[in-house]
Amino acid sequence: MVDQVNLSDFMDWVVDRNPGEQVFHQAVHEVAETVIPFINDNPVYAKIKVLHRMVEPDRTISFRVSWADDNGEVQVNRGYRVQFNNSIGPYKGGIRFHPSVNQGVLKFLGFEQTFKNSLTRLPMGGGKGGADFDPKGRSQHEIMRFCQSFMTELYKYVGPDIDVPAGDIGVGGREIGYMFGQYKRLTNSFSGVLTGKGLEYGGSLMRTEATGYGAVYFMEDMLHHIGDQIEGKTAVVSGSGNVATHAAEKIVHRGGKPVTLSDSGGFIHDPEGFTLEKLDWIKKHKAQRGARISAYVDEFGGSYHEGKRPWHVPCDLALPCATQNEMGESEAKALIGNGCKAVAEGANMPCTVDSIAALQGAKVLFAPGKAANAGGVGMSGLEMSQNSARLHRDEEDLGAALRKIMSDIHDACVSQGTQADRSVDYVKGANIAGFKKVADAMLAFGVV
Ligand code: NDP
Ligand code: 2IT
Repeated sequence: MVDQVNLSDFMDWVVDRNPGEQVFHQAVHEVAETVIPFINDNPVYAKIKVLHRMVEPDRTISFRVSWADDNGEVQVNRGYRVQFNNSIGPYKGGIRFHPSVNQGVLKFLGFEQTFKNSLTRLPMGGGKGGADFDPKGRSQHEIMRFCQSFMTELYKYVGPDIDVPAGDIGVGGREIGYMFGQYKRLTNSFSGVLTGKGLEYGGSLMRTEATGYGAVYFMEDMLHHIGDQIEGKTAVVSGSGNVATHAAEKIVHRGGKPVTLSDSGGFIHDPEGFTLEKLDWIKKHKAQRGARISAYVDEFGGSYHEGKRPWHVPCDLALPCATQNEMGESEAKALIGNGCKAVAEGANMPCTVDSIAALQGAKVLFAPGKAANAGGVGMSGLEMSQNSARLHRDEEDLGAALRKIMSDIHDACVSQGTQADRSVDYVKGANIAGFKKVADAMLAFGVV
């Protein structure tokens, strides 16, 4: 009977079973490294092979999405839903539309989501879906037809007590509206099957803002823990979508100065900092799928750096909020060299393994995405409960609930991740706290 797990044997097994899925290997390794010592101290988990079972999705659904573009040409995409783990609640997690989407990407995201959702303390399992569809340059009608065709297949597998998708890269309120409309039409039911819905049809106040605001709250809690604050600090932010723009907005609310944003083309640098008015302009501009962030410079000045990422710009705080592996080791070292104090991942796994090691080695506060960006799915959980109870919570109430979800996650990380020298290893803290609830539920279910 096995009662100890060896990290390198375990990872060899994972890599062997999931060939070519590097980002999935990376996400599993980051968890396994910190959770295996905990499992070895608590052999009950090793005996039932809980980690071996947790890295295998409950199921992976893949399907064809056919649709006709505006020229009448037939297009074929591949859609997916990875239902990773429903031990603590219905599968829950976003849908990503981006040409880079494949099974490995969605497995990494679904695996992360399982831990993240557990950290929120709400009853939500982990899942993720998407398609290799590129919304850039597509007309409104094309996006609508794509969403309808995608949901015509997906609807068979989701439901308010089964699996509740939401947005992610390339999927915002508009796409959720098209998908919700199609689900409602196919099933003749009005339910909370998706979150991130419009306020008129079951959406929740604060959902749009929740991920970016939550990431800044987590940053604030890390700074408070060492007697510091956001006010007066310069922040470098990447991305210019939902998460990035709301993170920048909350930095401004807290008296900090966000000076960069980016997209897949490059980054903009405004040394005077983005005001709320400038951020509103960016939100409206980037809402047109495919619009480029470079246009900011013609409107407000500053500089545009084509093909570059913002990590060399001097700052106190950094918030990567675009996509996976967007900060490498040399970029982390540039941040360290410039005196950066804290990094919080607004995106999912934006920092490479080497960049995290460099930041932690230099004692830069580092918040992993599954903790720092959990505010979005946390508010989705509150949207689900409003839908089930058929009631509406107001903005003040939900704003306070979001703040508490983030500070509870921070507390959980401190409790599981405080080191002998009193510093906090937030990666370890988040992984162990997230793992424990799911593992204990799996323990209760026996071998399933
Ligand atoms: P959006 O689609 O609103 O914005 C994505 C932003 O990231 C855009 O600026 C986009 O640039 C940029 N980007 C996307 N892919 C790449 C790439 N390969 N290289 C460089 N830049 C890229 O997405 P969100 O803001 O919702 O999501 C951002 C991140 O946050 C993702 O990692 C997502 O998983 C994560 N997240 C989102 C949550 C949410 O509630 N929305 C919740 C928790 C995490 P361009 O316009 O050029 O494509
Ligand atoms: O990565 C994420 O947490 C999300 N994209 C949000 C998921 C959700 O169900 O709100």
